[in-house]
Amino acid sequence: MDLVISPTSPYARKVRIVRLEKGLQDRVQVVTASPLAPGSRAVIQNPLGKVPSLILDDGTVLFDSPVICAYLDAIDGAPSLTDFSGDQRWGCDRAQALGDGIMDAAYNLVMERRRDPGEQSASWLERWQQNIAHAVTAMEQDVQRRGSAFDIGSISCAVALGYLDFRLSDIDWWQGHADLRSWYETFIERPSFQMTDYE
Ligand SMILES: N[C@@H](CCC(=O)N[C@@H](CS)C(=O)NCC(=O)O)C(=O)O
Repeated sequence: MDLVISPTSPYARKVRIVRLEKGLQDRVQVVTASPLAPGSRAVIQNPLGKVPSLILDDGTVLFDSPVICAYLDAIDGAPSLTDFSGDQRWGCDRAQALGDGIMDAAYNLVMERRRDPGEQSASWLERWQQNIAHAVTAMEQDVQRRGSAFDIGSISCAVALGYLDFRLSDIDWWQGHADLRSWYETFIERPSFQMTDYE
C-alpha cells in the first residue's frame, strides 16, 4: 500500500503516527506528493486533490485522514486507536474532530496569509483565529476529562497543537492553558511523534 503525503501536512502526520504506532512500516510505503502541484500524484489519485490518501493494493483510494487512520488501525484485526463503544467512542471521535477542526482553521489561515495582502480577507483571518482560540479552550477541557487516553482523538489534538507551533508560532495557544501544555509536552515525547516531525 502507498500512503501519499506531504511532509508538512498535519493530516498526513496523523496518519504517519498511526502507521508507526501500529508497526505497519513494512506494509505501508510513504510516498511524497504536493497537493498544490497540478498533475501531481496527490491531485490525480485523490478526487479531492488533497493529501493524505492511501492507495490500497487493488487500486482503491482511501481518504480523508479519519478514514485512513481507521483503516490502518483495523487491518491487523485488533483496532486499538479508533474503535470504541459508548462514551469512550464519542469522547475519542469528538477529540479527533476538535483536533482536525483546529487543523482546518490553521491551514486556512496559513494559506490566506500567503495571498497578496490586498487579496486577504481580514474578517476570515479574524474568524479562523477566534475558532482556534475557542477550540484550544475546549481541547484543554477535553484533556482534563479524558486524562491520558491514547487514541486517534489525542493524536489529532497533539498534531493540531504541533501544527500551530510549526506554522503559526505567533499564536500563543499555551497562554492560560497550563494543563493542556503539560499534557502536550508529555505526549510529544512519544517516538511516533518525534519521528514524524516536520522537515
Ligand atoms: N479533511 C482532510 C483534509 C486534508 C487537507 O486539507 N490536506 C491539505 C494539506 S495539509 C491539502 O491537501 N490541501 C490541498 C487542497 O486543499 O487543495 C483530511 O483529514 O485528510
